[in-house]
Amino acid sequence: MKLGIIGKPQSGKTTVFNAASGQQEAVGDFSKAIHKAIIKVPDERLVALSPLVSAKKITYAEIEFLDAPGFSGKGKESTELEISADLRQMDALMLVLDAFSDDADPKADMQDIVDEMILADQVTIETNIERREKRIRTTNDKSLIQEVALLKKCQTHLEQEKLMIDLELTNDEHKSLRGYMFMTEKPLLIVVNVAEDKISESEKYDALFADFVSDNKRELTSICGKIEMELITLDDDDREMFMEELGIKAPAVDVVVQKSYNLLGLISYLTAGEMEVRAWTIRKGSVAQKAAGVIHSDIERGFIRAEVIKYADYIEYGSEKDVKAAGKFRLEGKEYIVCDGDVVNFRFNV
Ligand SMILES: Nc1nc2c(ncn2[C@@H]2O[C@H](COP(=O)(O)OP(=O)(O)OP(=O)(O)O)[C@@H](O)[C@H]2O)c(=O)[nH]1
Ligand SMILES: [Mg+2]
Repeated sequence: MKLGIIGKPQSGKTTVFNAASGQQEAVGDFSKAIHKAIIKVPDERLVALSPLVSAKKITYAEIEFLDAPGFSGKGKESTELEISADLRQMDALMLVLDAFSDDADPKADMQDIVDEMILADQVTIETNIERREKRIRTTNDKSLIQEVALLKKCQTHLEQEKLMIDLELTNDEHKSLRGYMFMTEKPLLIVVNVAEDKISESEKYDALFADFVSDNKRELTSICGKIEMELITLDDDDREMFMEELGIKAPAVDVVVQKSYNLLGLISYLTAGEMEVRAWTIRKGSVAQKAAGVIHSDIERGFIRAEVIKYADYIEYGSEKDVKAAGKFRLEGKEYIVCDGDVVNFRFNV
């Protein structure tokens, strides 16, 4: 999964990036540098499973973070959002809002950025309608005519200052629009970056953004980037102590990962063997055969069945043998809907 960090200049994007990735990139230097990091998705279940199968290693699921300073111009005054090709490839966006400086207005900043994204999508649509209409004049291609009609529907929607993600579309319509990679079609994780002494006021922001948050489309979290950036460099004991002192319930990385999983409707299933215990990311509702494809396309193609042990059963009985003895070992077919935490072994033949 790829998560792109956007926000106004000096809103704390790199700070939050560091807090989530554990990297130590320079902050506050107005450099507008691009940073990339791959972070492991924390998963206690892998740690618990590992000794049960004497695994040689643990492989976590991964999220790719892109810290993408998208605004042109100088300093805080720059207003024009530049959308790089990298940013368009992201599965979801994390929008960092300054709520720590004296004159901060996170709600207004969010609106500015949303307006910029709408504008960017409008430009994409206009150019594409023009291009297609030109071709239609010479070819009279029916599918092109259909596509233009669909683009015009999107255009009307955007003109009302609404986001593409809120436009109801059929599956086919979704498919034919996929290539445009609209910015306002991406789920948004809004990160309100609060001051060190305002962590306890986080709820205020829940209320402030309540009307914008929406299941599977937009999530909200408040963190203090500056503190989190320091927390992630501490060892576990110190970190826990400080978190308790400061009233922080979970480290930023956990919050960001969990919220973005929710946002994208993602879950993890697990595999456990001597070689490794490992988490694999899939979309909620994926059937077993499709889920197998995340490991290797051969397993999907040659799928025979899935042997499934519920994580809780694995922990309760302690071994595959004892799970079987307890009658909790399941054989599932290709249409089985894989659940979060299923420990799966795929049987396949190619
Ligand atoms: N007090 C306080 N300052 C913060 C916080 N987060 C970021 N800052 C400060 O804000 C300034 C900008 O932080 P950056 O993380 O570099 O912001 P950015 O959005 O990456 O900036 P550009 O990449 O230049 O657009 C730095 O001086 C940070 O120390 C915070 O939670 N609290
Ligand atoms: Mg930065």
